Amino acid sequence: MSRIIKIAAAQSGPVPLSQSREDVVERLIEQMRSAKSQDCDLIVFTECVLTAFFPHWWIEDEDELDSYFETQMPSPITQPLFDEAARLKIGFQLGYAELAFEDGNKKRFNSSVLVGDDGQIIGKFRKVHLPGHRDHRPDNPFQNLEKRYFEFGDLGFPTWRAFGGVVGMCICNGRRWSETYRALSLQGAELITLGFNTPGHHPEFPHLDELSGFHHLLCMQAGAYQNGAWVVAVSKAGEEEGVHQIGHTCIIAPSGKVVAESKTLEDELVVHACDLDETIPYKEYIFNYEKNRRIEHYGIIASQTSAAPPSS
Ligand code: CDV
Repeated sequence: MSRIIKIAAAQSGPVPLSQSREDVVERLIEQMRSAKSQDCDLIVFTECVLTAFFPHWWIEDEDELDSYFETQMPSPITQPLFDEAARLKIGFQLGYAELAFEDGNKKRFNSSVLVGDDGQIIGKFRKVHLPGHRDHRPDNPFQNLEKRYFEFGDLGFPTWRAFGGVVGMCICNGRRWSETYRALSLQGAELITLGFNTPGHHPEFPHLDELSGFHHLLCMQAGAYQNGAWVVAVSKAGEEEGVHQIGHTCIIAPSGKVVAESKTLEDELVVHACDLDETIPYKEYIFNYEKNRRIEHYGIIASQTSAAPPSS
């Protein structure tokens, strides 16, 4: 069986507040058809891809907030995407805002589903690392209200056997945390896929602005290499309702090298044939968990590093 998965990282340009879900789904279907015409096995869409990234705005009205969320996946509006995937025989990943009713409670998550080439859901991830704040900061040019609008994901970091390999997901801010990659790679992840909405401006720490692209790549290149996994990262890019978001949709090999990257801030496919066997030198040689590391010694290292430094 082939160990090569041809992947399309489907960058989205801005989604205006005035654009309907139906129109966005049509945009995604067009990208899916284009990916299939390039023989892709999997197309990865971004975080909360169906709407403008609403955590950038203060929303007080509960009904208005709910209008950004999906109560079903698939729903009558998103079903055409699932149908088209099954017709074309291509898998996909879709990021969306999820409104769930669990144990009699209403819960909101920032989620993504992995869907097989039969149009059936393989698995779901709920964003674990939520950036931003809960309070209104009207002096900032835009808000970052994920902590207000979402609950922390409660599904952990699962992996699935899919597309001939082991696949795991994270979402946006999760890519900056080393534990994300390690939690996934400890469960065998050979391919880690994610969508992101990353503004190019940090209202409270503007000196970070010029480092946005650098930090974005730094964490994922290290994560790919240190965990022997392919990383596919997909942006919502460009000027969305006054918020500029970085592009840099990219595919990173287990060597840590960026092998394909977007050139625009619009809808754009970044395609690469990812050979899962390229994970082998990293998983079996450089970072062989079983042979090269001894977690029972980590306690000793921790106590050594937390001790006071030598006096001379
Ligand atoms: N959607 C995100 O998680 N965005 C964050 C921003 C706010 C820093 C990110 O880590 O890219």
